[in-house]
Amino acid sequence: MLLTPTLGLLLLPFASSHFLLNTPPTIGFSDDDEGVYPCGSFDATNRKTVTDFPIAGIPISVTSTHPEDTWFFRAALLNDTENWVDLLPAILQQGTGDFCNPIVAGPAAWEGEDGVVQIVASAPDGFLFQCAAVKFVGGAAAAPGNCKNGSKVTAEFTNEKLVLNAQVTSTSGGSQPTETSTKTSGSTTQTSAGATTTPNAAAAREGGLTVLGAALGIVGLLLV
Ligand SMILES: *[C@@H]1O[C@H](CO)[C@@H](O)[C@H](O)[C@H]1NC(C)=O
Ligand SMILES: *[C@@H]1O[C@H](CO)[C@@H](O)[C@H](O)[C@H]1NC(C)=O
Ligand SMILES: [Cu+2]
Repeated sequence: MLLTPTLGLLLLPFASSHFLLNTPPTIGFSDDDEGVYPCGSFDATNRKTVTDFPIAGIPISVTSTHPEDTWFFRAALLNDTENWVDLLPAILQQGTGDFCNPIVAGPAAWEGEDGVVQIVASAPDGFLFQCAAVKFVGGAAAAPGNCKNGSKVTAEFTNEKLVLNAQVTSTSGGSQPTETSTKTSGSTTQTSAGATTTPNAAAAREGGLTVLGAALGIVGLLLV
């Protein structure tokens, strides 16, 4: 029993997070509820920390714990947080770690407006969401700061489209979009089942490959 807390601590890095939003600062992060549209269970209109978003561009930095994610960087006006517009085409990231796009431009027509940035990950364990409160401003692009890509990370644009169920428009107080909640319940189950299962697909895939490797090894021996 004495072992349990230590074990818990050791597992903590793996247990914490599907993905982290490093910058702009997130409205909130909950590992268990990151699958809840539109902001991972946090209020899209929260204005506690508001970041200036020069239309000319800001860095957007995320850290993924998945072997693969497709990112959708979107934004909405504060008075209309059901109408998300794409800031960039979808981005397919492969490899676990930091991914940062140094200059993501804002919609030119929104200069001077209050807004919300939404980061959506289409991950092996479902759709995941985090948001940032922003104000669209003029002027030069924001400095890249600590914007870096992990050494194992590669990324490229894809033509994938984000398709969430039409019910998305009525989620503020109630039901979730079918597709999202289906996939979300999968990740929630994994998370609540115990820290060890949280890294999800990575472990599952490697496990599968190991079994496959063993099977091939046996076949190989038989053939010799
Ligand atoms: C939100 O604000 C913008 C800009 O101020 C305005 O053009 C738009 O009509 C507003 N939308 C809603 C739904 O109130
Ligand atoms: C990270 O990789 C993407 C895709 O290759 C690239 O567009 C971006 O500039 C890179 N970020 C940094 C900080 O180099
Ligand atoms: Cu995950």
